[in-house]
Amino acid sequence: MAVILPLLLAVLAALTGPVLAHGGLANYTVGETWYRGFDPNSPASEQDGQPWMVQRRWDSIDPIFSVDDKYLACNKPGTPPTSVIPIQAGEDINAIYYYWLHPVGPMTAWLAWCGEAGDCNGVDVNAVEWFKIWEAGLIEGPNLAEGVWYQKRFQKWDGTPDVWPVTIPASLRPGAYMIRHEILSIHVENKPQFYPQCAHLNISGTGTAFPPKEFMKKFPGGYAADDPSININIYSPKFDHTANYTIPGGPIWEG
Ligand SMILES: *[C@@H]1O[C@H](CO)[C@@H](O)[C@H](O)[C@H]1NC(C)=O
Ligand SMILES: *[C@@H]1O[C@H](CO)[C@@H](O)[C@H](O)[C@H]1NC(C)=O
Ligand SMILES: *[C@@H]1O[C@H](CO)[C@@H](O)[C@H](O)[C@H]1NC(C)=O
Ligand SMILES: [Cu+2]
Repeated sequence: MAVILPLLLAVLAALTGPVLAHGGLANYTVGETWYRGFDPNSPASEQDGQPWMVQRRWDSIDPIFSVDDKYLACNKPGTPPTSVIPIQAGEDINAIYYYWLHPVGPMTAWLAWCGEAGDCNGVDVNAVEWFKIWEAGLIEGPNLAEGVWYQKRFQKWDGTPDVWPVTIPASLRPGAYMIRHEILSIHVENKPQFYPQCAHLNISGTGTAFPPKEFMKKFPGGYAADDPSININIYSPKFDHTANYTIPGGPIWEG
């Protein structure tokens, strides 16, 4: 089944186009260690409160369509997990997806510091300030509709999961943080689809750096509905001869 499922999904996707399939972030790895996230296809009652859970709960593989949706931060319902992922600043965290079908649009990763209390369970995901630490968009032309996006390159279709590596900035001061992975799919004209998931981290290290105010965004709030990179028709003739796409959400904090 592990090998057949992606092939089946690929066939279904080819037959029915982009409407059919959504998805999301299943698990995380740091080095050789696996951390388990929520699975919307399994009963929540078997997952809520489990000691291994590191991810905020998300009940559906469907996207969020509005930049004003409060679930843009950490999906719906976004209930906090029981556990945290320990990671050192400078290490990679890998986000593991079973499959990913949509080919176009940017992918971004964000962190939010949870405060002196050192615990992300009590924070309001809409009130915390997120800063972007990673992004990837259009990798090569010829244009927005036909070019190769990282979102496409990330897909494997060989029976193995799709892996998205992100490095925690080495200079970041340690503490309790949330990490937010977001895939924005823009294959439907002027109907962006957001796929966010959040996990809780305990970041260790000796760094002292923290991003200044200008990097901080709230969700919702961080994106404008009329942002030309979000409310976009990539099939418009005006994009036929350009591979210039600006990833929304402002600059990356490099640490
Ligand atoms: C995520 O972890 C669970 C539990 O170990 C496993 O059943 C599932 O196959 C994993 N998913 C992926 C995409 O690796
Ligand atoms: C976070 O990591 C630090 C240092 O490794 C440890 O002392 C602390 O207990 C951890 N906190 C949590 C909530 O896991
Ligand atoms: C790329 O697009 C941005 C805004 O989306 C614009 O400011 C910039 O001038 C464009 N660059 C080129 C080379 O067209
Ligand atoms: Cu979808």
